[in-house]
Amino acid sequence: MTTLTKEQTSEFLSGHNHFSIITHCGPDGDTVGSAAALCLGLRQIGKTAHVLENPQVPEKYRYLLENLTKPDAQPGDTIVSVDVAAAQMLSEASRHLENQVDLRIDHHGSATPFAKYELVDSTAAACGEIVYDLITLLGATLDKNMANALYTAVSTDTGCFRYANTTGRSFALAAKCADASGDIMPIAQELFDTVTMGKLRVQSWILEHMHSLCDGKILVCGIPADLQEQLGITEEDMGNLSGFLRSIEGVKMAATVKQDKEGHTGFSVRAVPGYNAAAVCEKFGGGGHKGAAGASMENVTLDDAVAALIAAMPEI
Ligand SMILES: [Mn+2]
Repeated sequence: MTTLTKEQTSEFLSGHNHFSIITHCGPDGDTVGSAAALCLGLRQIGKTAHVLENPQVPEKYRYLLENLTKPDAQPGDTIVSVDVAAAQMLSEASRHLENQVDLRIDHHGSATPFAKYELVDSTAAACGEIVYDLITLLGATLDKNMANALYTAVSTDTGCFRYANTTGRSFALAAKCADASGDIMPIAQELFDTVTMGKLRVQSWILEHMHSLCDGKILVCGIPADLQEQLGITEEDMGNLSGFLRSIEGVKMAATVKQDKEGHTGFSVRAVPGYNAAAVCEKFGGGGHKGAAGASMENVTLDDAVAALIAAMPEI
């Protein structure tokens, strides 16, 4: 594996003509947006480029790949991965190419290299920030479709410019996307201001079944194994429920206790600054960060697990 600078990567891309771009499994806005923008940039300077089909791409990102995809790489294609930290993170559809990846473009600081060459910039909040620099070095100009792809990439990986990874560079890229007629407001509305009925159903269930401690400063809720079926909702609707509890006004610490069908019980604890989620989880052999941590318990009923977690919470 050889590490390249941005300039060397631009020369590498200039020196090849046929590209297959691959994304990661569980594709998010960054991998899809980065792949689409790189493909469009390479095409604009006269290269043949495609993004390899990834059936897992969520509906909301699919339009970004319109007219850009093909089913598989052809012999002689230069294979480039975007936003992929390790070979086992490659999309299922491109996993067979894991030993043939020529270039890995990524922003994950901890990674398991698998490509011949790599350009990794862990100071970038999104892989899209690196792709933008490359497109510019290649002499391509940001158009509306690239702007939509890159705005999607950088806004999703920064939680709409709110996460701690957000930098001036993230905002600067967003500004370039706005200047290039990117659909800023419709994209932001779809990605950050839209909630599914399923998510609202589970949130309302939680509000009725949670335990409120210390005058509502701590909220804990047990999630039975069959809740998803009971409410008829998707896996995605069940995501980040402890974050939802933490977002309620006045809450300092929040947790969900989620049981799966095998009886395995997982804790997900969230805390606002000044409180320590990891300290609670460490009592159960788990860990994480002050703001977000996890732990698990085996061979315990859901009620007993909830009681154990409540007992482990600090007095605040
Ligand atoms: Mn990313």
